[in-house]
Amino acid sequence: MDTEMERKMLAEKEMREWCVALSKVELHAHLNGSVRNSTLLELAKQLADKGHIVFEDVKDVIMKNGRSLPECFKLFDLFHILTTDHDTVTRIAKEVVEDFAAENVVYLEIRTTPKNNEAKGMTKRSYMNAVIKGIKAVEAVDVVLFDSNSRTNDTLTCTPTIELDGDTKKKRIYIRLLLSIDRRETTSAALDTVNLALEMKDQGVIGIDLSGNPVVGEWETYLPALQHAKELGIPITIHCGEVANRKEIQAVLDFCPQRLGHVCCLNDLEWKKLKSLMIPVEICLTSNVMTGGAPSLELHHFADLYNAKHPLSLCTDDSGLFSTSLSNEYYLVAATFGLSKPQLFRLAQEALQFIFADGNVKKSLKEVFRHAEKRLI
Ligand code: 6MZ
Repeated sequence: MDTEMERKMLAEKEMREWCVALSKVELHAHLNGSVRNSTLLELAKQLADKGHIVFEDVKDVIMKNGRSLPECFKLFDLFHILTTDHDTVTRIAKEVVEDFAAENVVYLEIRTTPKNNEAKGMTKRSYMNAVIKGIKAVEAVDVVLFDSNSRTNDTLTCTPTIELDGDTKKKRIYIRLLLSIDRRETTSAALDTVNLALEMKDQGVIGIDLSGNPVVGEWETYLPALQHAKELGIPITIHCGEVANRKEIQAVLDFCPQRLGHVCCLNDLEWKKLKSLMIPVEICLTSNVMTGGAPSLELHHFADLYNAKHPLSLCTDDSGLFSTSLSNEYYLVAATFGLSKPQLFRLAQEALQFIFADGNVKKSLKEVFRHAEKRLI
């Protein structure tokens, strides 16, 4: 190998390691899209042993690289068959938190669609209880899930978290939950989800998301539930412009939620409006390129928004489905758009401004970043 190539490989390795070490904030991660492939394969094997599926068929689908948008939603239906019983939901929630914590994510908003599944005796509430059970079962890191005014013992202490360079204290991760309304749902089911979010606000549930197959459903169906959430003061994030649905993009911008996901297929007027509204955007590079929302990494709208100083945050979307990680998304920004380490650090730090958690959490996390800066820059 020539020395130039060797030098490049070393530089890439060093940058990748730095991106892992960087303290990060994840604002757009779907629980069932973030499941480890190894777990999906294990669950598929168990179902195959019971004769419910053919393992080899499912294995090929799980391990396939590169997925179109319609393929993703077919796959989610498969994932839900594999994961939707209480114990499995608990297991995947635990593993997903462990995986993000291992990437030095210090604040994580996990979003998931509460599911009714009569055959499994599952209600939206019991599904969420199973998710919370999994999060609380994490031992490898110190998990902070509840608000400071919660009555439980696992409350946020407001003590600033100091970066732990190899000392005996555990790393800490702050977690909040967003309840997703699936675009396949009825108005009444969407309202149930918003009411559940209100009911569970002392248990780490902090916001509402609208997601699901973007070619399914009508904006008018979810609007009453989103309006209800707004009236209740529950923060909202909406998947916007994954496909070029002009009427809906306009309606979403008019609704003006606290954050938007993706914003791929906006026309010039819509870009202008987004920028004037300054709605923070959850950027999902790998996801958008794989599903065709962006033509390539180089042509991804990240560059335009970043250069315009538009509020944004790098996110994974579905780290399992797209074989990515938040560290990898930061690395891709460095490798594709040439951002320096200080610029990447600011990007990670500025995402703090857009979290849905309260001021106490922000204060603690600012301390985390203050210490991280000394270590990383
Ligand atoms: C829109 C998406 C998505 O809720 O079962 N979801 N919705 N666009 C995307 N981009 C690729 N990725 C995931 O996690 C899986 C669900 O999240 C939504 C879909 O509704 C999917 O069924 P949960 O934990």
